[in-house]
Amino acid sequence: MNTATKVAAYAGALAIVFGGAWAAGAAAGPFGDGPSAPNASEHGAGQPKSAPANAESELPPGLSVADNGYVLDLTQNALPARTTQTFSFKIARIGGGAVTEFDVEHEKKLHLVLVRRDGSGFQHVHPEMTADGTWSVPLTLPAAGSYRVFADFKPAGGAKTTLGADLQVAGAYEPQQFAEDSRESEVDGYVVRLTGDLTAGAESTVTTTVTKDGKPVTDLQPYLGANGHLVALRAADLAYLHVHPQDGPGSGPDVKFAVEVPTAGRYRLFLDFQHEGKVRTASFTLHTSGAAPAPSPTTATPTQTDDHGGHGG
Ligand SMILES: [Cu+2]
Repeated sequence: MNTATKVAAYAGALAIVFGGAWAAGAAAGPFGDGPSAPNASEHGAGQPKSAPANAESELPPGLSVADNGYVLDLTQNALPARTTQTFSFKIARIGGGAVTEFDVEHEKKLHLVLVRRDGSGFQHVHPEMTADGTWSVPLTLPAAGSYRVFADFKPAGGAKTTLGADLQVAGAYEPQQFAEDSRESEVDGYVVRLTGDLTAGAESTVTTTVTKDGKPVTDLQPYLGANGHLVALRAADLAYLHVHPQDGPGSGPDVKFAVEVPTAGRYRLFLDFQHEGKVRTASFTLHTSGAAPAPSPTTATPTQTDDHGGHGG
């Protein structure tokens, strides 16, 4: 299967799994009765119906250190500022040992994203794993503050999972304020513009356009299986949204993504793009606009458990 097909298959599977999960959660209400419980066979059908309202299908990913039966175990929860240090962690089964088998997604077995709690200082790196399941990556955090670390992965035979944990960098800092909407980002002489609107409760398409010296960049290089890689975070709590590329590797200047925006509010979006051998990150701030579509009972069909063909596409 070629990469474009894989990406398309992956995107389709995500849309089915998560679209269904959200729709089912919305229709079933906070206590999960009704025809939902799409993951019942995977997570124990014997759980009482009065399970906590924060059932995993109702919250966007990245808000918890443990989810889907896995936990993110950081070796250290603080790093010094402006010093390169090895940052390491494990993904473990809750109550069990480290996970060592992962499926490749977007060309990597694990994506590590860091951002300061104020939405600044974004980094997206790819740690290396040793045989015992310890992931390590050299990190340099340029400024003090409280950071959120996201590990985005899919254990072999498990569900796609994003776990989040906090990481502190000692020192005084001034929280950065971001404009309500900021659709243009300048980085290293590139100007990246973002078009499209985010609509609460719906999947939205956004398009980023990369220019340099006023001209469209038409020789973007593939990065992580597409023309670029987008991470979208809800500003208020850094929920990590589902994003998938709408097109396979091409050459630019336009790169399209589908973003699932659960609620109204402000979002931070980060685009990694590669040109002339170097990956750069453009960042945007966007407030949702437009009306959320009314919940439709016809969309609340329970999804099957993770049966989209397993791994690797
Ligand atoms: Cu990555």
